[in-house]
Amino acid sequence: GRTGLAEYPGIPEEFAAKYRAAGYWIDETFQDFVLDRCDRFADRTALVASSSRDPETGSLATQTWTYADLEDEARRSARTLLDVGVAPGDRVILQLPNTAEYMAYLCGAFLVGALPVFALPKHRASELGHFARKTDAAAHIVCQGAEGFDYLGLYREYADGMRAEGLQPPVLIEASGQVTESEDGVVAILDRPEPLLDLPRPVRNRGAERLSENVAFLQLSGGTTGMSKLIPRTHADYLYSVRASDPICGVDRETRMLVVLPAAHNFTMSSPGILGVLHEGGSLVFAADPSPQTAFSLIEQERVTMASLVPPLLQAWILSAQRRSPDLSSLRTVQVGGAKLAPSVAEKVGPVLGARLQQVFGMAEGLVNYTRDTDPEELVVRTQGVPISPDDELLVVDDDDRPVAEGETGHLLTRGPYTIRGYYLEDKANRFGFTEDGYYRTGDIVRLHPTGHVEVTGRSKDQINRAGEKIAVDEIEDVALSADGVADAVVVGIPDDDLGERVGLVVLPRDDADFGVDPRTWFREWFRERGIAEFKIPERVEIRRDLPLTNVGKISRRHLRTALAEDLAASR
Ligand code: J2J
Repeated sequence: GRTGLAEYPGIPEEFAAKYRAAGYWIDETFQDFVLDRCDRFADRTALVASSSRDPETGSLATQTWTYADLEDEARRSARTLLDVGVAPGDRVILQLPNTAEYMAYLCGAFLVGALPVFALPKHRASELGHFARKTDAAAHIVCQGAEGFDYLGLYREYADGMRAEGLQPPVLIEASGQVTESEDGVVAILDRPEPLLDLPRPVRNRGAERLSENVAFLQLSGGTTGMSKLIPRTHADYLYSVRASDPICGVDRETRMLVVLPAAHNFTMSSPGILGVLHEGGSLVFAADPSPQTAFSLIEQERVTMASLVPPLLQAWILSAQRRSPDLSSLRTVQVGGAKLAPSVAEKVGPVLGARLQQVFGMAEGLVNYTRDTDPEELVVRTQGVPISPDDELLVVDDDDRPVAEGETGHLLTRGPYTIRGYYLEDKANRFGFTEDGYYRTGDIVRLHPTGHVEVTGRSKDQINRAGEKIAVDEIEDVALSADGVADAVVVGIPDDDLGERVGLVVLPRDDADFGVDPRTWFREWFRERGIAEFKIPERVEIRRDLPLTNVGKISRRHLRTALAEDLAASR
């Protein structure tokens, strides 16, 4: 059988007691949350999900769920989960695009007390196999054919691999009901299940004081070494960050939030995101695709008041709005986060989109900062805001963990009421990722303004930030190194006007190497065959016979990466 949730490094009791006493951690689980809000806001609109565009009128077809509908659909999904053998405490990989089914299964998993693992639709067999093994997942939920992709094929690929190793793969659930034949491990939902009325009794994790201090789900980290690490967030810590975010971001009952970024992202889920809207009884508007045209149509059609974007998407919106002057009169707030926003772009939000800009600097590990409504324009444009909680602790330190002088730049360390003290089942990595005092090493280089505002000035972690998607340099180097003709490989982030950064790969070939006429294509195939998500695949590949071998330690490797990044950027 599957084991329950293994022990993880929770927040020490002396801190936990403080966070309870301050009213941050309350005794509410996600099961309570779903049931309470769906009941309290029953007749209000929870969700408008858009799909195809009508070719004649140009308007977008939509599907609307009230909060009562959401509860009904969540209870049906909950029954499906139980029917396929998911038990409270089990992990379920949720890999759905921004659709109504995403909400049904998210809330369904919460109702049965299963822990969602927030995969992205763009992840492939390599990533899914890793999540399934690492979490011993009981189920994997997909929507066959979404974005033209064969998710059943993806499932078979990694599930066969697991069986060959003597492991039991998760059961596959096809959420849209399109798959009507059941094969080995693939569950088709032939009949729409009846809503589940008797919810299973939740189980308490070892070491958890209250049910709300259980781990509620596993969010993904961008990662710096190897595969994405999993982030165990508790009901109490996460719901605190959501509840406290709403007033800071002006989310209330009247909020109509456009969801364009992938729903599973931590930003989209919680800052204040999907959960912040459900908390208040507002409405979510799910975009069928991230194009400015679709977004603008939905803003007009659904009177959207708020949207959350990454900087490259904001740039696309600004360009498109300057050309088409859409009716954005309902739009009040545009949140931008996930990567550094250039002040020159930030300045255009007001004039071009007619909305207030809010910068968001957050991380799935916890800490989230927002610029505030009351901040002077200068700080909104140039900084990434101040933390949610008065009890978020921020330290800016030098390479030896000593605090830098006021206003100087340094490494950002943080701990607080909703920041993890360790990743899920990563004892070794946790020793480097956290200080002895339990501070998380963010890997971000920042400067604190006298007002307390954080300005992100750089990054020390071995990670590439491509349009807000994080890519661990090591993971990509390892896959490149596994190719026969590769003596060494260095992955670098190449600065890019459109995406912030792109992935570059520099290869030292073996003497007998043959990467064909176009190494970039050769490596693209290599990465694709290994089941690596497309956004991580190097977009630029250089073969260098003068590359020094780098297996001499981390420091020189980091220098080499920096030098090569500058080199590649200069020779664009
Ligand atoms: C510079 N870098 C930023 C910003 C994140 C809200 C918003 C974003 C995320 C997120 C999130 C940045 N300026 N405004 O989880 O709840 C970079 C930093 C950070 C890393 C975290 C949320 N906003 N970053 O992006 O876990 O390097 O979370 O450490 O994906 O993104 O990435 P992630």
